[in-house]
Parts: sequence; structure tokens; C-alpha cells
Amino acid sequence: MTDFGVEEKELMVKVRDIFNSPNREKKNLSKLISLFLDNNVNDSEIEEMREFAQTRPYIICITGLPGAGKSTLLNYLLQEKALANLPVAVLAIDPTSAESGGAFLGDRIRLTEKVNLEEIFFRSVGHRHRDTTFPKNLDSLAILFGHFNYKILFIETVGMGQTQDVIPDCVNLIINVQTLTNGDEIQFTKSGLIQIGDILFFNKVEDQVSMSRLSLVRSLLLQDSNSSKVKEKQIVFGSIRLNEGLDEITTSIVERYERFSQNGF
Ligand SMILES: Nc1nc2c(ncn2[C@@H]2O[C@H](COP(=O)(O)OP(=O)(O)OP(=O)(O)O)[C@@H](O)[C@H]2O)c(=O)[nH]1
Ligand SMILES: [Mg+2]
Repeated sequence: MTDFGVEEKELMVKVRDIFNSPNREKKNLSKLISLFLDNNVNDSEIEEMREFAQTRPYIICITGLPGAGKSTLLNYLLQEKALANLPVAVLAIDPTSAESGGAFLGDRIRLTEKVNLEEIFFRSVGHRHRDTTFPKNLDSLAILFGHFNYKILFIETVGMGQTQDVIPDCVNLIINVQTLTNGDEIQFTKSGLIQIGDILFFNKVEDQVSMSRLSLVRSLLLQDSNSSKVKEKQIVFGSIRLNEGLDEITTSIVERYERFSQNGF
């Protein structure tokens, strides 16, 4: 047998041992994630795990402009009772942590002290590929989260425009966070940024400048809705700071999650 064969066998033994262990502690999930990120776990093994795990979490990706409020929104959602009662996990995509190969303490700064870290699973993932910041096997990772009983998996991406990211198909819900403070709205509607996502959240709509742009953006969106995917989107104008629009987003997530968990996947 080749060296590669031996290594692969050892990997599978490790993966199976942890996967089949009745111990579903966070550190075991973390070990499995590292093994999946650093190696090519073979497809037949993954299919077996998929059948065994039977369930997978509802995957919510929070993406959008750099600095638009993605982390702030995530922090808010993690404290929302309707969601906090469910086992929730977070994968924070962080290009800066690639060198250290994963979570390092600074990443946790993304979560405020109000978030109960005992309850949630948090893991940051480095930038491992040139063309995307998403882990290449997100779909397989989802099996692991399901097996460890997590019902919702949040993924926070780096700001859009910094990479050529294509959001993987296994993501169930995309929340695209934008602001109206960037200036050229016409450019913005043409740039395709608002084509992305199921919920389009315009955050920081709280000053005169944003307010004055609201009607223009609304009409641009309306024009767009005749010809594009914008029609199917839920569009929310609000401000996390002023607690505006957040109930609408939470209700929408809960409804969508319930539909997902009732109808299966
Ligand atoms: N005025 C105002 N500021 C906000 C609001 N939401 C977030 N911010 C601030 O905007 C800044 C960026 O927020 P983040 O949540 O870090 O934004 P992000 O999209 O995660 O940023 P990156 O991850 O760096 O792309 C922070 O200083 C927040 O406090 C809001 O509703 N109103
Ligand atoms: Mg952030």
C-alpha cells in the first residue's frame, strides 16, 4: 500500500472514532472540522455519515458590504430568544486566520460578551483557497454540525467585493447587509450587489442622508424587480442601532427555519 493509502486509512479511523463516539462535546466537533478542512475525506465515507447523521442544520449566510453591520447583526440574532433557544453554531470566515489554521482568540472579539458562548459553538475558518473564502466542503461540514445536534448554522463572510465568492448551494438562507451611505445608488443597483440574497437588509438607515436616499433606492429596486431576481427578495430598511427592522428579520428567519424543519430537506 502506498504511503498515501496508509495516511488515508489513519484519517478515516480518526474520523470514524470521533464521529461514532457518544461524546458530542464541542471539542470533538472542532477536531472533526479540522480533519475535514485539512484533508480530503473520501466521498463514500461522507455519504455514510450523511445517512447516519440524518439531519443537517439550517444554514444562514450573512454577507454584504464591508462594515455594513454583518457582525453586529449576527451578535443581535445570537441573543434573540426565538433563536437562542435552538442549538446554534457559527462559522466565521476569516481570511486573516489562515496562517494559524483556524480559530485564534482575536476572532472571538466578533462576538460581544452578551452572547452566551457556553450555549453556542463558534469556529473561525481561514482563507484556504484563492477563489473563495468558503470552506470547499461546506456541505460535508454541515453533516457534522447536524450530527452534533446543531439546528442552525450561521456563516459570516468577509465583506463582499473583497473576494469573488460564490455562495455554496447548500446555504439555505442568504442575508445581504448593505447600507445607503455609499454614495452612488444607481451604480450600486447596477453592480449586482443587490441581486444577492433572500433578505436584503439596508442597515444604518437613521440619518438624513440615508433617509433622503430611501425613495430613490425604493424606486430603483422596483424597476429592477420587473426584470430580475429582486422580486423574490424580502427587502428590509432599518438600523440595528435603533432596533428597526430587526423583528422583521427575526420573524422571517424563524418562519423559514420552521418550514425547513417541518418539510425536511
Ligand atoms: N450607526 C450605526 N452603526 C452601526 C449599525 N450597525 C453596525 N454599526 C457599526 O458599524 C461598524 C461595522 O459593523 P460590523 O458589524 O463590524 O460590520 P461588518 O459588516 O461585520 O464588517 P466587516 O466584517 O469588517 O466587513 C461598527 O462600528 C458597528 O458598531 C447601525 O445600525 N447604525
Ligand atoms: Mg464582521
